Amino acid sequence: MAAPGENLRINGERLWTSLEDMARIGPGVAGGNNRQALTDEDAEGRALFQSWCEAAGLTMGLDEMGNMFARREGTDPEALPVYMGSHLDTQPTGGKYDGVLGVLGALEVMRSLNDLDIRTRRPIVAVNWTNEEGTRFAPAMLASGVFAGVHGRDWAYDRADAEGRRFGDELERIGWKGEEPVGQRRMHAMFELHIEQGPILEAEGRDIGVVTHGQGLRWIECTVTGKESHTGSTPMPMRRNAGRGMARITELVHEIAMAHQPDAVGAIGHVDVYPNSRNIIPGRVVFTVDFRSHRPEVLAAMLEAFEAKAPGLCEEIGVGLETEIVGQFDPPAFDETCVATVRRAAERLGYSHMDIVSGAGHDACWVNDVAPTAMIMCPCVDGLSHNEAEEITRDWAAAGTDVLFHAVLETAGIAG
Ligand code: HGY
Ligand code: MN
Ligand code: MN
Repeated sequence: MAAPGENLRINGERLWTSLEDMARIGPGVAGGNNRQALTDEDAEGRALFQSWCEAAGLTMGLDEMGNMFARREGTDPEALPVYMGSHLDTQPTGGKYDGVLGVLGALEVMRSLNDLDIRTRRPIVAVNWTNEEGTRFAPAMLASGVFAGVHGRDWAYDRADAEGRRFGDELERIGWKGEEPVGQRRMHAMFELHIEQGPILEAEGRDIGVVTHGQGLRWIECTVTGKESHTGSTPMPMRRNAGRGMARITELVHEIAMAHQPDAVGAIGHVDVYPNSRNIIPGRVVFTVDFRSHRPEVLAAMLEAFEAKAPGLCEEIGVGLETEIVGQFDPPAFDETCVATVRRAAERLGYSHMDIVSGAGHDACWVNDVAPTAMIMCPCVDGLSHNEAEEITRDWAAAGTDVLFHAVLETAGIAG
């Protein structure tokens, strides 16, 4: 006997076409995307998303952080809406699906509700969160963090990119700074569909990841200071090479994460060397350490080990070290009711599924502070992400969006 609504499915072909159309904006150099936050390419992607939302009869709201909220009315306008969404901004060498699947999957749910002429009791809202990646403007999940009250709006406006351009000025420049006060919206619940960005679902042969928890994160910005001098004529004992400080800390970060396996990861992904000239010993190196774990005590232990050892490694070679935490959140546990709704939806639809912890950070991690939130994951090929070769299959995209559709429909309620 088919379960109620089991046959309700989204239009996978239309979803895939929209993903391909969006991927044409801000193309990378190797088949992926470079649509970084608050660039002209980001603005173009936003405009395309807005045009699709308007064509689907949705009403667009825009807040002071550029977060986009496309609303479909319910029969009870007073009921708190059900939200679903993710982010359209990408890494500089990003894939076509990280974040984008969650935003366009939400749009596909809206389009499918229209096709099926379904009225929900609660309004439903599709969201594009600004600057999830945090690659141009640290920290990651910046706008959802302001929405959740974690960061102040003006502090966020003052975040600057490598060229010193302010977030607030760039948001104004691309014309996507709204009037709506950020964070005033109240949500009944929020669901985020996202690719796993790891190898587990594919390796286990599962279509759906039911995300119960996320990893906590600490981003430590380090500045190692030595002395610029000639690489040819400066005797070795006289050198104060900031590059060696960065090398020693790179190895320390790896050792600390390995000492806490399997519940820890650590790496350095961003490095600026000054003056970055082939024949000048680096006088200053600025880089960001990225530690993560889903266990709070492991995250604390990694930080403690870093603080205990990193300064000495630099002192030994005559260079200075300054550190600053530029991004952090504790391991989130998602809302059990919403998580159970996701699991039930996967069951009803006949998709294989497993509970999973999210390795990456997501806007849902912050929204979880202010509203019942859960995530749905689909596999990605070889678990590869934050790489232009990121790939998913059409079936995985459709399965994830079907589960999003059912979870949102059940939570919003079908009007009689
Ligand atoms: O860093 C993260 O985990 C996310 O991709 N912004
Ligand atoms: Mn993402
Ligand atoms: Mn990402």
